[in-house]
Amino acid sequence: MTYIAKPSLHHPTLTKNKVGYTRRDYEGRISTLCAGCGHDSISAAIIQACWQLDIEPHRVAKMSGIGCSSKTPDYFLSASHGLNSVHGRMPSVLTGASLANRELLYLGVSGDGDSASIGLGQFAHAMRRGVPMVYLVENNGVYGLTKGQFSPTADAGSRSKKGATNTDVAIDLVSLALQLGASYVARGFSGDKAQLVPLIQGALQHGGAAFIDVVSPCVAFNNHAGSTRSYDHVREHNAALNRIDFIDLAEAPTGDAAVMDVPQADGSLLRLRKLQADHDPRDRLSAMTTVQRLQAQGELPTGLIYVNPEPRTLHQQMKLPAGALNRLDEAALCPGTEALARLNASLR
Ligand SMILES: Cc1ncc(C[n+]2csc(CCOP(=O)(O)OP(=O)(O)O)c2C)c(N)n1
Ligand code: SF4
Ligand SMILES: [Mg+2]
Repeated sequence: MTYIAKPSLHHPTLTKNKVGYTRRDYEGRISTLCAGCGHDSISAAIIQACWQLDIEPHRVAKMSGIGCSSKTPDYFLSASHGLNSVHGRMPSVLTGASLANRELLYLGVSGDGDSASIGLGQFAHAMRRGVPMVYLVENNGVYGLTKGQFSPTADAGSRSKKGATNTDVAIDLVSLALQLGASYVARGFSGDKAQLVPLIQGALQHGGAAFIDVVSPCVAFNNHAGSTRSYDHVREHNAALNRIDFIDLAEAPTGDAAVMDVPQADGSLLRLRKLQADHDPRDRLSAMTTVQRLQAQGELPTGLIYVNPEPRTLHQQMKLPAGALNRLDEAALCPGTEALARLNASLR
């Protein structure tokens, strides 16, 4: 279907957002994924999140690795910058781009194979260094593109479509992200757009290393009975911790005990409707415990798992100046003869 181009003409009455774009301006090419693939629902959620947040598409850089999931940036935000890199290498390519131009909003899209197999080291270091990005893994428990082998996130004991049982222990990317220091950690489900869109919006406004694990069933290879990544299994075991009623502008507290307001670094506010009374997403240790406890019971905790409203970023650690490096002028780039002489003397 790639030969079919989407019509570029829009109906003149389509609603525009505050920056003058219609929802269609945030779309990409026609998807070549299998009909019913969870990844397409995630692309739709990204489109909606960016449109509703009034993000100008040319302010976004979307990066990916290799896999069905990593193909998806072609299906949204066609007016954004983008690079489909090498298998597992999205984080380092994105880190380089972000260091060179911190003014763009970086969205890294990856798969469970891409991030938990070949790219595990890259994932770990992007999180621990606080690369300001949205790191979104479209997690189906298999290598979809190469025909459905178990990926490292497949649960031990889950069965493949052909009947083989996975004996290896699963890598849980949410637990890893929490341990590694990601400052925004969430899990969504491609079959629950109402939950997923605000999770993506919160991540886009976070300003630090924001990780979202999105369980995204592969209808071709991992949607059968015995799989723990099928639509049915996830619906039955989804333990939502909270719901974000995302609010763009700071508002007065509601006084409602079932609601928690978490301010973001950019001045916006995350308003959380608590669904599990004992979960406080501002407490990393308790978030880790909640995740482990629910997962040990065979449940899949979803929602905003952890947020640090004041994220520590790689750019702060490296003391980088504000703005893109290619716009630094000579005065900023050349410290002057005296400063150079002092520097040289200190090295002698
Ligand atoms: C260096 C390298 N090794 C192996 C491959 C083969 N390969 C392509 S995609 C893929 C796995 C994709 O799985 P995942 O990231 O989970 O994406 P999905 O297709 O499931 O969305 C593999 C192993 C490759 N392209 N490059
Ligand atoms: S093989 Fe699986 S992951 Fe790939 S497009 Fe088809 S359903 Fe989606
Ligand atoms: Mg996969």
